[in-house]
Amino acid sequence: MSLEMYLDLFSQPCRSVYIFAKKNDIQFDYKKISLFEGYQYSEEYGKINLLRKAPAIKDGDFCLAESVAIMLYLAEKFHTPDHWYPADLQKRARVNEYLSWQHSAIRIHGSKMLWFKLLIPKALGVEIPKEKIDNAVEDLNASLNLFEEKFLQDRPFIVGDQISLADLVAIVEIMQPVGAGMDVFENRPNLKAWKDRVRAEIGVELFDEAHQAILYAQESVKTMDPKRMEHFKPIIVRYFLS
Ligand SMILES: N[C@@H](CCC(=O)N[C@@H](CS)C(=O)NCC(=O)O)C(=O)O
Repeated sequence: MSLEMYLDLFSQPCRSVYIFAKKNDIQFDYKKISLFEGYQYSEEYGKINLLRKAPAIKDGDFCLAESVAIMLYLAEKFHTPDHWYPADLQKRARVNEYLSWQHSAIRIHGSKMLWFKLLIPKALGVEIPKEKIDNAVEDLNASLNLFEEKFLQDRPFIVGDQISLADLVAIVEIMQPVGAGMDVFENRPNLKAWKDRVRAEIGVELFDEAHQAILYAQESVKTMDPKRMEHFKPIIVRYFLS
């Protein structure tokens, strides 16, 4: 039975699942979807993931949503190397600590930059007021400071000498504002050195392939038809502009 993965690599959690599967030689049927075109709202996708978010997988009859749950499922099913999700009690707790924290911190603040700088101006034809952008930059910097001071410290990776799911989930989120043109690594030599280590550990080719869409976002958004983003307007207004 084939393992299907519904992914749009513009999305951070989709990139982590994609990289994790590829890096661990997990065979899957890549269902490339477009969130901008609203595939998540289709009847077909509703049967895969009623949460209407990506990523999602279908393994035989079993459908699963949520990137972290998906990667843990894959790790257990395919017995991936221990370092991704260490059996050691305290190392595993460190991974869990990061995975629990990031949703409401780096993830929110990093993706806001992409919406404010690229996607909202395109979808709604309005520029975000400078004060709002400045506040978002401040929030992102506060999260990055916490990432460096609490989670990374002077270690090569979050739990120590080896890469784990925590580093993978962190890097895909931290690359999102980079796609919006913000150099988050400027004046952050430790963060930059960590990113280079994570990229090397994943494999430069795989890392760059997975991030190609987001790093090309400034260009691709220029030619994007705003009508294709029509379904996002109410969400944008509710979550970002009210
Ligand atoms: N907690 C979820 C987040 C999934 C999520 O928010 N995905 C976004 C893309 S990054 C999405 O599908 N957005 C489409 C929409 O909201 O319509 C996970 O880690 O999988």
